[in-house]
Amino acid sequence: MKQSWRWYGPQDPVPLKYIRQAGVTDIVTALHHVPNGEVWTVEEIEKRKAQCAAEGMVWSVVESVPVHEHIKTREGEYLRYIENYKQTIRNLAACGIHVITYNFMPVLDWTRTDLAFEMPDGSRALRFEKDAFLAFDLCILKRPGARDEYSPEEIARGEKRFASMSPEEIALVTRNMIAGLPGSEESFTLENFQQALDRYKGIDAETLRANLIFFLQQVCPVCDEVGSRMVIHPDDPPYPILGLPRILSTAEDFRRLVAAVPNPSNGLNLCTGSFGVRADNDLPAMMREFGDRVDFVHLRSTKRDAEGNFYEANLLEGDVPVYEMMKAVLEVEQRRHFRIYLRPDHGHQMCDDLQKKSNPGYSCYGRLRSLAELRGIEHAIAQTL
Ligand code: CS2
Ligand code: MN
Repeated sequence: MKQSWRWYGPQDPVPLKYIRQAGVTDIVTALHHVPNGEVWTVEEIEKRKAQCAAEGMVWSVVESVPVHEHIKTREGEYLRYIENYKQTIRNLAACGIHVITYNFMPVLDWTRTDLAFEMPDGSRALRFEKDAFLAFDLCILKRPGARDEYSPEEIARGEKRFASMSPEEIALVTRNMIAGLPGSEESFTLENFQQALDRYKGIDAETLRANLIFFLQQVCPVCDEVGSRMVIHPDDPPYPILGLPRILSTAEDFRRLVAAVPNPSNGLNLCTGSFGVRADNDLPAMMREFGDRVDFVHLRSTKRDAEGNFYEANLLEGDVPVYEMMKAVLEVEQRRHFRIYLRPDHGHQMCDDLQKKSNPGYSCYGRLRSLAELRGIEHAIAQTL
Protein backbone atom coordinates (compact mmCIF):
# COMPACT_ATOMS: atom_id res chain seq x y z
CA MET A 1 0.00 0.00 0.00
CA LYS A 2 0.97 3.60 -0.38
CA GLN A 3 0.54 5.08 3.07
CA SER A 4 -1.63 8.11 2.62
CA TRP A 5 -3.37 10.67 4.83
CA ARG A 6 -6.03 13.25 4.32
CA TRP A 7 -4.89 16.82 4.81
CA TYR A 8 -7.38 19.68 4.60
CA GLY A 9 -4.74 22.16 3.52
CA PRO A 10 -3.02 24.96 5.42
CA GLN A 11 -6.14 25.38 7.62
CA ASP A 12 -5.88 21.78 8.91
CA PRO A 13 -4.98 21.70 12.62
CA VAL A 14 -2.80 18.64 11.89
CA PRO A 15 0.31 20.00 10.17
CA LEU A 16 2.24 18.25 7.42
CA LYS A 17 5.22 17.83 9.76
CA TYR A 18 3.16 15.55 12.03
CA ILE A 19 1.75 13.68 9.07
CA ARG A 20 5.20 12.84 7.87
CA GLN A 21 6.10 11.51 11.30
CA ALA A 22 3.12 9.17 11.08
CA GLY A 23 4.99 7.40 8.26
CA VAL A 24 2.99 8.90 5.43
CA THR A 25 4.37 9.23 1.91
CA ASP A 26 1.32 10.38 -0.02
CA ILE A 27 -1.09 13.21 0.70
CA VAL A 28 -4.80 13.16 -0.04
CA THR A 29 -6.20 16.66 -0.28
CA ALA A 30 -8.51 19.03 -2.13
CA LEU A 31 -8.72 22.72 -2.94
CA HIS A 32 -11.56 23.35 -0.50
CA HIS A 33 -11.39 27.10 -1.09
CA VAL A 34 -12.44 26.83 -4.74
CA PRO A 35 -16.24 27.18 -5.00
CA ASN A 36 -18.13 24.07 -6.12
CA GLY A 37 -18.34 23.78 -9.85
CA GLU A 38 -15.45 26.09 -10.68
CA VAL A 39 -12.22 25.05 -12.40
CA TRP A 40 -9.14 24.22 -10.32
CA THR A 41 -6.34 26.12 -12.02
CA VAL A 42 -2.88 24.71 -12.61
CA GLU A 43 -1.47 27.53 -10.53
CA GLU A 44 -3.57 26.66 -7.45
CA ILE A 45 -2.87 22.95 -7.84
CA GLU A 46 0.87 23.59 -8.10
CA LYS A 47 0.78 25.72 -4.98
CA ARG A 48 -0.75 22.90 -2.92
CA LYS A 49 1.62 20.37 -4.46
CA ALA A 50 4.59 22.47 -3.48
CA GLN A 51 3.41 22.68 0.14
CA CYS A 52 3.37 18.89 0.33
CA ALA A 53 6.69 18.54 -1.48
CA ALA A 54 8.34 20.98 0.94
CA GLU A 55 7.62 18.47 3.71
CA GLY A 56 8.86 15.49 1.74
CA MET A 57 5.50 14.12 0.61
CA VAL A 58 3.61 13.89 -2.67
CA TRP A 59 0.06 15.01 -3.37
CA SER A 60 -1.19 11.90 -5.17
CA VAL A 61 -4.91 11.64 -4.58
CA VAL A 62 -7.67 14.23 -4.70
CA GLU A 63 -10.48 13.85 -2.21
CA SER A 64 -12.69 15.20 -3.59
CA VAL A 65 -13.41 17.23 -6.65
CA PRO A 66 -16.99 18.04 -5.62
CA VAL A 67 -19.78 17.20 -8.02
CA HIS A 68 -22.09 20.20 -8.14
CA GLU A 69 -25.67 19.51 -6.99
CA HIS A 70 -26.92 20.61 -10.40
CA ILE A 71 -24.98 17.76 -12.03
CA LYS A 72 -26.69 15.32 -9.65
CA THR A 73 -30.14 16.70 -10.47
CA ARG A 74 -29.31 17.56 -14.11
CA GLU A 75 -30.67 21.04 -13.97
CA GLY A 76 -29.48 24.63 -14.25
CA GLU A 77 -25.95 25.01 -15.45
CA TYR A 78 -25.02 21.36 -15.16
CA LEU A 79 -23.42 21.22 -18.61
CA ARG A 80 -21.10 24.11 -17.78
CA TYR A 81 -20.18 22.44 -14.47
CA ILE A 82 -19.34 19.23 -16.32
CA GLU A 83 -17.10 21.15 -18.74
CA ASN A 84 -15.39 22.73 -15.74
CA TYR A 85 -14.95 19.31 -14.17
CA LYS A 86 -13.25 18.06 -17.33
CA GLN A 87 -10.88 21.01 -17.27
CA THR A 88 -10.05 20.30 -13.63
CA ILE A 89 -9.25 16.69 -14.56
CA ARG A 90 -6.92 17.91 -17.31
CA ASN A 91 -5.23 20.42 -15.02
CA LEU A 92 -4.71 17.85 -12.29
CA ALA A 93 -3.21 15.43 -14.82
CA ALA A 94 -0.90 18.15 -16.10
CA CYS A 95 0.37 18.42 -12.52
CA GLY A 96 0.83 14.65 -12.23
CA ILE A 97 -2.28 13.92 -10.11
CA HIS A 98 -4.31 11.07 -11.53
CA VAL A 99 -6.59 9.69 -8.81
CA ILE A 100 -9.77 11.70 -8.24
CA THR A 101 -12.24 10.84 -5.51
CA TYR A 102 -15.83 12.02 -5.68
CA ASN A 103 -19.21 11.03 -4.35
CA PHE A 104 -22.71 11.21 -5.72
CA MET A 105 -24.70 11.55 -2.50
CA PRO A 106 -27.56 14.02 -2.75
CA VAL A 107 -27.47 17.04 -0.43
CA LEU A 108 -25.46 15.53 2.42
CA ASP A 109 -22.06 13.88 2.42
CA TRP A 110 -21.44 11.54 5.36
CA THR A 111 -23.91 11.79 8.21
CA ARG A 112 -23.59 11.19 11.97
CA THR A 113 -25.80 12.16 14.91
CA ASP A 114 -23.01 12.17 17.50
CA LEU A 115 -19.45 13.41 16.99
CA ALA A 116 -18.19 12.72 20.51
CA PHE A 117 -19.45 9.28 21.55
CA GLU A 118 -17.42 8.28 24.55
CA MET A 119 -15.68 4.93 24.33
CA PRO A 120 -14.90 2.88 27.47
CA ASP A 121 -11.25 4.02 27.27
CA GLY A 122 -12.21 7.72 27.26
CA SER A 123 -11.50 8.35 23.60
CA ARG A 124 -14.30 9.73 21.43
CA ALA A 125 -15.83 8.27 18.29
CA LEU A 126 -18.33 9.28 15.64
CA ARG A 127 -21.68 7.57 15.91
CA PHE A 128 -24.95 7.20 14.07
CA GLU A 129 -27.71 6.72 16.60
CA LYS A 130 -30.88 5.55 14.92
CA ASP A 131 -33.29 6.99 17.50
CA ALA A 132 -31.65 10.41 17.43
CA PHE A 133 -31.80 10.30 13.67
CA LEU A 134 -35.52 9.41 13.78
CA ALA A 135 -36.11 12.22 16.27
CA PHE A 136 -34.36 14.64 13.94
CA ASP A 137 -36.33 13.58 10.88
CA LEU A 138 -39.76 13.29 12.52
CA CYS A 139 -39.76 15.87 15.30
CA ILE A 140 -37.07 18.47 14.55
CA LEU A 141 -37.06 18.72 10.78
CA LYS A 142 -40.65 17.44 10.60
CA ARG A 143 -40.03 16.38 7.03
CA PRO A 144 -43.27 16.13 5.06
CA GLY A 145 -43.95 12.51 4.21
CA ALA A 146 -41.48 11.14 6.77
CA ARG A 147 -44.22 9.52 8.84
CA ASP A 148 -45.32 7.40 5.89
CA GLU A 149 -41.83 5.98 5.46
CA TYR A 150 -41.36 4.59 8.95
CA SER A 151 -43.03 1.76 10.85
CA PRO A 152 -45.16 2.60 13.92
CA GLU A 153 -42.32 1.24 16.09
CA GLU A 154 -39.80 3.56 14.49
CA ILE A 155 -42.09 6.55 14.91
CA ALA A 156 -42.54 5.69 18.58
CA ARG A 157 -38.76 5.36 19.01
CA GLY A 158 -38.14 8.76 17.41
CA GLU A 159 -40.81 10.48 19.48
CA LYS A 160 -39.58 8.94 22.69
CA ARG A 161 -36.03 10.00 21.97
CA PHE A 162 -37.14 13.52 21.10
CA ALA A 163 -39.02 13.81 24.39
CA SER A 164 -35.78 13.00 26.22
CA MET A 165 -33.79 15.76 24.51
CA SER A 166 -32.87 19.06 26.12
CA PRO A 167 -32.90 22.18 23.92
CA GLU A 168 -29.09 21.95 23.85
CA GLU A 169 -29.19 18.38 22.60
CA ILE A 170 -31.73 19.28 19.94
CA ALA A 171 -29.44 22.05 18.74
CA LEU A 172 -26.43 19.74 18.80
CA VAL A 173 -28.06 16.89 16.86
CA THR A 174 -29.36 19.41 14.33
CA ARG A 175 -25.92 20.87 13.88
CA ASN A 176 -24.31 17.44 13.55
CA MET A 177 -26.83 16.40 10.94
CA ILE A 178 -26.84 19.41 8.66
CA ALA A 179 -23.93 21.70 9.37
CA GLY A 180 -21.60 19.61 7.25
CA LEU A 181 -18.83 17.31 8.44
CA PRO A 182 -15.25 17.90 7.27
CA GLY A 183 -15.01 17.46 3.55
CA SER A 184 -18.70 18.06 3.09
CA GLU A 185 -19.44 20.27 0.21
CA GLU A 186 -22.38 22.14 1.65
CA SER A 187 -23.70 23.27 4.98
CA PHE A 188 -27.26 24.22 5.88
CA THR A 189 -29.67 25.84 8.28
CA LEU A 190 -32.85 23.94 9.14
CA GLU A 191 -34.81 26.25 6.82
CA ASN A 192 -32.73 25.87 3.68
CA PHE A 193 -32.08 22.19 4.40
CA GLN A 194 -35.69 21.27 3.63
CA GLN A 195 -35.45 23.28 0.39
CA ALA A 196 -32.34 21.30 -0.58
CA LEU A 197 -34.21 18.04 0.07
CA ASP A 198 -37.13 19.28 -1.99
CA ARG A 199 -34.95 19.61 -5.06
CA TYR A 200 -34.88 15.80 -5.13
CA LYS A 201 -38.64 15.36 -5.05
CA GLY A 202 -38.94 14.04 -8.60
CA ILE A 203 -35.64 12.16 -8.50
CA ASP A 204 -35.74 8.51 -7.56
CA ALA A 205 -32.74 6.18 -7.42
CA GLU A 206 -33.01 5.23 -11.08
CA THR A 207 -33.02 8.88 -12.19
CA LEU A 208 -30.09 9.68 -9.95
CA ARG A 209 -28.23 6.66 -11.32
CA ALA A 210 -28.93 7.82 -14.87
CA ASN A 211 -27.53 11.25 -13.95
CA LEU A 212 -24.38 9.68 -12.57
CA ILE A 213 -24.00 7.57 -15.71
CA PHE A 214 -24.45 10.67 -17.87
CA PHE A 215 -21.81 12.51 -15.84
CA LEU A 216 -19.33 9.61 -16.14
CA GLN A 217 -19.96 9.25 -19.85
CA GLN A 218 -18.81 12.86 -20.17
CA VAL A 219 -15.78 12.84 -17.89
CA CYS A 220 -14.40 9.29 -18.27
CA PRO A 221 -13.22 9.77 -21.87
CA VAL A 222 -11.18 12.75 -20.68
CA CYS A 223 -9.72 10.65 -17.85
CA ASP A 224 -8.88 7.83 -20.25
CA GLU A 225 -7.08 10.29 -22.46
CA VAL A 226 -4.91 11.75 -19.69
CA GLY A 227 -4.43 8.49 -17.75
CA SER A 228 -6.53 9.40 -14.72
CA ARG A 229 -9.20 7.60 -12.76
CA MET A 230 -12.40 8.73 -11.09
CA VAL A 231 -12.96 6.75 -7.88
CA ILE A 232 -16.41 6.99 -6.36
CA HIS A 233 -16.82 7.04 -2.60
CA PRO A 234 -19.75 4.93 -1.35
CA ASP A 235 -22.83 6.30 0.37
CA ASP A 236 -22.48 6.86 4.09
CA PRO A 237 -24.58 5.46 5.66
CA PRO A 238 -25.14 2.96 2.83
CA TYR A 239 -28.92 3.14 2.59
CA PRO A 240 -31.50 5.83 1.76
CA ILE A 241 -32.00 8.52 4.39
CA LEU A 242 -34.37 11.49 4.65
CA GLY A 243 -36.24 10.32 1.58
CA LEU A 244 -33.15 10.85 -0.59
CA PRO A 245 -32.14 8.28 -3.21
CA ARG A 246 -28.88 6.32 -2.80
CA ILE A 247 -27.04 4.57 -5.61
CA LEU A 248 -23.67 3.43 -4.34
CA SER A 249 -24.28 1.31 -1.30
CA THR A 250 -23.60 -2.26 -2.46
CA ALA A 251 -21.42 -4.35 -4.77
CA GLU A 252 -24.34 -4.61 -7.16
CA ASP A 253 -24.52 -0.82 -7.39
CA PHE A 254 -20.92 -0.62 -8.55
CA ARG A 255 -21.36 -3.59 -10.89
CA ARG A 256 -24.21 -1.75 -12.57
CA LEU A 257 -22.12 1.39 -12.88
CA VAL A 258 -19.32 -0.49 -14.61
CA ALA A 259 -21.76 -2.22 -16.94
CA ALA A 260 -23.10 1.20 -17.99
CA VAL A 261 -19.71 2.92 -18.21
CA PRO A 262 -17.01 0.32 -18.88
CA ASN A 263 -14.21 2.86 -19.38
CA PRO A 264 -11.10 1.89 -17.41
CA SER A 265 -11.22 5.27 -15.67
CA ASN A 266 -14.52 4.41 -13.96
CA GLY A 267 -13.15 3.38 -10.57
CA LEU A 268 -14.00 2.82 -6.93
CA ASN A 269 -12.77 4.28 -3.66
CA LEU A 270 -13.42 1.26 -1.47
CA CYS A 271 -14.31 2.75 1.92
CA THR A 272 -14.70 -0.20 4.30
CA GLY A 273 -16.22 2.04 6.97
CA SER A 274 -19.08 3.13 4.73
CA PHE A 275 -19.80 -0.16 2.92
CA GLY A 276 -19.15 -2.08 6.16
CA VAL A 277 -22.23 -0.70 7.90
CA ARG A 278 -24.24 -3.19 5.83
CA ALA A 279 -23.80 -6.79 6.90
CA ASP A 280 -24.54 -7.93 3.34
CA ASN A 281 -21.45 -6.21 1.92
CA ASP A 282 -18.60 -8.73 1.73
CA LEU A 283 -15.68 -6.30 1.72
CA PRO A 284 -12.74 -8.62 0.85
CA ALA A 285 -14.88 -10.15 -1.93
CA MET A 286 -15.54 -6.65 -3.26
CA MET A 287 -11.83 -5.89 -3.18
CA ARG A 288 -11.10 -9.05 -5.15
CA GLU A 289 -13.90 -8.48 -7.64
CA PHE A 290 -13.35 -4.77 -8.29
CA GLY A 291 -9.62 -4.65 -7.50
CA ASP A 292 -8.60 -3.64 -11.01
CA ARG A 293 -10.60 -0.44 -10.56
CA VAL A 294 -9.78 0.28 -6.91
CA ASP A 295 -6.88 2.74 -6.78
CA PHE A 296 -7.81 4.10 -3.37
CA VAL A 297 -8.93 2.38 -0.16
CA HIS A 298 -10.24 3.90 3.08
CA LEU A 299 -9.61 1.40 5.86
CA ARG A 300 -11.79 2.04 8.85
CA SER A 301 -14.03 -0.18 10.95
CA THR A 302 -17.54 0.31 12.24
CA LYS A 303 -19.57 -1.61 14.79
CA ARG A 304 -23.26 -2.00 14.14
CA ASP A 305 -26.08 -3.37 16.30
CA ALA A 306 -29.54 -4.81 15.76
CA GLU A 307 -31.24 -1.45 16.47
CA GLY A 308 -29.65 0.21 13.44
CA ASN A 309 -26.97 2.16 15.32
CA PHE A 310 -23.32 2.12 14.44
CA TYR A 311 -20.16 3.76 15.73
CA GLU A 312 -16.64 4.00 14.41
CA ALA A 313 -14.77 1.31 16.32
CA ASN A 314 -11.09 0.73 16.97
CA LEU A 315 -9.71 -0.64 13.72
CA LEU A 316 -9.33 -4.22 14.93
CA GLU A 317 -12.47 -4.35 17.08
CA GLY A 318 -15.25 -3.56 14.63
CA ASP A 319 -17.21 -5.53 12.03
CA VAL A 320 -14.69 -5.03 9.22
CA PRO A 321 -12.47 -8.10 8.63
CA VAL A 322 -9.29 -6.04 8.46
CA TYR A 323 -6.87 -8.93 8.02
CA GLU A 324 -8.85 -10.46 5.13
CA MET A 325 -9.29 -7.05 3.60
CA MET A 326 -5.60 -6.22 3.74
CA LYS A 327 -4.78 -9.61 2.28
CA ALA A 328 -7.11 -8.91 -0.62
CA VAL A 329 -5.47 -5.51 -1.15
CA LEU A 330 -2.00 -7.07 -1.29
CA GLU A 331 -3.14 -9.80 -3.68
CA VAL A 332 -4.65 -7.22 -6.00
CA GLU A 333 -1.47 -5.18 -5.83
CA GLN A 334 0.61 -8.19 -6.86
CA ARG A 335 -1.74 -8.98 -9.71
CA ARG A 336 -1.75 -5.39 -10.98
CA HIS A 337 1.88 -4.49 -10.24
CA PHE A 338 0.47 -1.33 -8.71
CA ARG A 339 0.53 -0.01 -5.18
CA ILE A 340 -2.87 1.09 -3.97
CA TYR A 341 -3.25 4.34 -2.04
CA LEU A 342 -4.62 3.47 1.37
CA ARG A 343 -5.48 5.82 4.16
CA PRO A 344 -6.83 5.45 7.66
CA ASP A 345 -10.21 7.12 7.31
CA HIS A 346 -11.60 8.67 10.47
CA GLY A 347 -9.98 7.97 13.83
CA HIS A 348 -10.85 8.43 17.48
CA GLN A 349 -10.20 11.68 19.26
CA MET A 350 -7.75 10.63 21.97
CA CYS A 351 -4.78 11.66 24.13
CA ASP A 352 -3.87 15.34 23.76
CA ASP A 353 -6.32 15.68 20.90
CA LEU A 354 -9.19 15.52 23.43
CA GLN A 355 -8.22 19.05 24.49
CA LYS A 356 -7.70 20.34 20.97
CA LYS A 357 -10.07 21.59 18.37
CA SER A 358 -9.95 19.28 15.40
CA ASN A 359 -12.01 18.27 12.41
CA PRO A 360 -14.36 15.51 13.65
CA GLY A 361 -12.85 12.17 12.66
CA TYR A 362 -9.67 13.83 11.44
CA SER A 363 -7.65 14.48 14.59
CA CYS A 364 -4.05 13.26 14.68
CA TYR A 365 -3.49 10.45 17.18
CA GLY A 366 -6.46 8.28 16.32
CA ARG A 367 -5.47 8.10 12.69
CA LEU A 368 -1.83 7.67 13.64
CA ARG A 369 -2.87 4.66 15.71
CA SER A 370 -4.87 3.18 12.82
CA LEU A 371 -2.12 3.73 10.30
CA ALA A 372 0.41 2.08 12.61
CA GLU A 373 -1.84 -0.94 12.96
CA LEU A 374 -2.42 -1.10 9.21
CA ARG A 375 1.29 -0.89 8.52
CA GLY A 376 1.92 -3.75 10.94
CA ILE A 377 -0.74 -5.92 9.35
CA GLU A 378 0.61 -5.23 5.89
CA HIS A 379 4.14 -6.01 6.99
CA ALA A 380 3.09 -9.31 8.53
CA ILE A 381 1.01 -10.46 5.57
CA ALA A 382 3.70 -9.44 3.10
CA GLN A 383 6.06 -12.01 4.70
CA THR A 384 3.71 -14.79 3.76
CA LEU A 385 2.94 -13.88 0.15
C1 CS2 B 1 -15.68 11.10 4.43
C2 CS2 B 1 -16.26 11.73 3.19
O1 CS2 B 1 -15.89 8.82 4.75
C3 CS2 B 1 -15.21 9.69 4.29
O2 CS2 B 1 -14.15 9.43 3.73
O3 CS2 B 1 -14.63 11.79 4.99
O4 CS2 B 1 -16.31 13.10 3.36
C4 CS2 B 1 -15.57 11.45 1.88
O5 CS2 B 1 -14.35 12.09 1.86
C5 CS2 B 1 -16.36 11.92 0.67
O6 CS2 B 1 -17.62 11.38 0.69
C6 CS2 B 1 -15.68 11.56 -0.63
O7 CS2 B 1 -16.24 12.26 -1.70
MN1 MN C 1 -14.45 7.04 3.61
